[in-house]
Amino acid sequence: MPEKTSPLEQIKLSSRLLRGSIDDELRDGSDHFSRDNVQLLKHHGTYQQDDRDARALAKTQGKRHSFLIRTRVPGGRLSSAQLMAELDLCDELATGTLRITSRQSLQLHGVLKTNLKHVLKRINEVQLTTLGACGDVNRNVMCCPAPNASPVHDQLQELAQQLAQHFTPRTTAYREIWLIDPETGDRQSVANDDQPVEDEPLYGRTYLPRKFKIGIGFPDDNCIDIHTHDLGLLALVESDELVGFNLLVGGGMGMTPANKNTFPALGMKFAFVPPDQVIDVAQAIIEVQRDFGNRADRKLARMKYLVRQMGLETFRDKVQQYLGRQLEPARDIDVHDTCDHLGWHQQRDGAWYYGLSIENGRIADHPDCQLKAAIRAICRQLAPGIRLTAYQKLLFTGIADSDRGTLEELLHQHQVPLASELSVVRKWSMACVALPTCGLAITESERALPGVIDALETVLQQLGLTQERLTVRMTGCPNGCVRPYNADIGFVGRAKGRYTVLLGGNILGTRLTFIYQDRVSEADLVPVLAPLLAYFQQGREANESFGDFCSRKGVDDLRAWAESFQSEGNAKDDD
Ligand code: SRM
Ligand code: SF4
Repeated sequence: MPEKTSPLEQIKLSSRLLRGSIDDELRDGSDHFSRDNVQLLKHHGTYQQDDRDARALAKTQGKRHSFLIRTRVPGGRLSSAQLMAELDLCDELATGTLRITSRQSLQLHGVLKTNLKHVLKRINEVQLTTLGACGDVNRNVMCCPAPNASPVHDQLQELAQQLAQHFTPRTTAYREIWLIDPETGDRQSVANDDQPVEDEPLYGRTYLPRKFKIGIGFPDDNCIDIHTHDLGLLALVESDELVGFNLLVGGGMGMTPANKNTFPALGMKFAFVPPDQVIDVAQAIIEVQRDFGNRADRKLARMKYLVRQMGLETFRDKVQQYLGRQLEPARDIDVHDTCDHLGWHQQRDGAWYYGLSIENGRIADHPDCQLKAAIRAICRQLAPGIRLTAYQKLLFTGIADSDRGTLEELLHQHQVPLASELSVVRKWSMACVALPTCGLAITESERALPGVIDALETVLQQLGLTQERLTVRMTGCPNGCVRPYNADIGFVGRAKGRYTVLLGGNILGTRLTFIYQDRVSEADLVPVLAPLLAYFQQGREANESFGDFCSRKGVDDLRAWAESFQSEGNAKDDD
């Protein structure tokens, strides 16, 4: 390890492969863990949080701690039974809602420390895991979720599973702490200070400098936002055969406005790799990040900074050195379309899948829409396969033609709108969790975006723009958890109740946004956009999207237009 490292490096190093004293603290009677264990727990798939709505009370009564539990779901693929198990857990031991994340995973919130072990055990009992869902390791591997769409789709889904498996931490701490029953289990195998711990062949004792993310996508369907991952695998398909992958390296969204050395970045073309070499090359890339990534400053520890600091050529040399062979240059393939996978789609086996739009991924029951009950009813009656999308939506797969009516009927019975009944802008929108659970949130996000979309729908309706494919993504802080920095419109929490408005990205995710206006109140978000949408309606070129239009015009022109629009409006008011 370099001489000066961040405190977390020391915590990992002395943790005996992620054990720390988690097991002891689990039984200490308090509702929370100590600081070091909180960090280690992330690698086990859980974050210690407190209810931020209740912080006023906390001043007198102390914080109410609870836990977020993230189940990783490679490629977003799971069964009805597994989804039902998570729904049962959310009802019995969490907040009564289940959250689909922007990386095709599932999250429970509000789990009490006393129930942590039980919940993790039950998740594992249905062959799911939270190991590797968080922490300084490879995170959930994303992949286009379209089921049975082509043999290559299935191959990529398989690859997602293989990569996830290959890069899962090898420590047995997870099994020892969470899965062995203290009454009946083999407590001998729980390591203590006197026992040697097993090896972690890839990660070593300090794991990676930071989280690492892999996504697998298609040029004609970039639904997983391939440019935002540390490592993107873009499939080259010829005559229905998988030829290989263009590897993109160094994507990532997080930034800290006060730290000018941080920035969101898109992945860069790196090399072309045949299918049978992908795992080896991915491993060499991870090893280079492991050995050269910044371990002193966690704000600069993602691989995007290493790639740019080394330069792409030097980075490639290093990877080739670790790999022991040369890499082929990247091929001339790029992303050119995307799909939301919503509504009905036929699979190649003749069955159908239905993409259900779930606003911001929150599966909950409300008096006017019993979404959770509808999903339960569909799982019970039709036992479909399940896929989660990178847009926090859910696909029911393998539906027989004769069952399509039943599925729609069940949605109707529970007042769940069909995808075709929702506006285009709502279907393409996403918000991160933010308040009340996220400890880093500065503003609302999930609770604010639906209202903002209501207002935006009205403006789009007035301008005749309801069919425009627009990505609108809101986050409660600049960490960028729903990838706002490459969307058509990004709203990023910046100060209490105030957002940065970002424009100029695109639905393909191939271009970064620019800051249009900073510190805009929630109520002003749509009024700020309205003149620009009117400008777009009048001045767009054929087939030009809003993001492309904003990018073509540039920030100064857009601001000048908005100003003249404003003064015209004021003059009319004076009349
Ligand atoms: Fe994220 C931290 C939620 C996808 C960038 N993210 C967090 C934490 C754990 C806050 C914390 O550290 O205490 C949030 C928990 C909130 C809660 O209460 O649930 C959180 N991130 C999420 C989820 C649930 C957002 C959502 O609403 O869907 C997503 C879970 C993904 C998953 O299943 O694995 C989620 N986070 C992302 C993405 C998008 C992606 O991966 O495609 C990003 C941007 C891409 C990237 O990584 O660059 C992202 N999250 C961050 C960052 C900034 C990292 C950085 O490089 O600077 C943080 C803060 C950190 O790591 O220090 C963060
Ligand atoms: Fe929390 Fe910020 Fe991520 Fe939203 S973007 S979930 S507020 S860390």
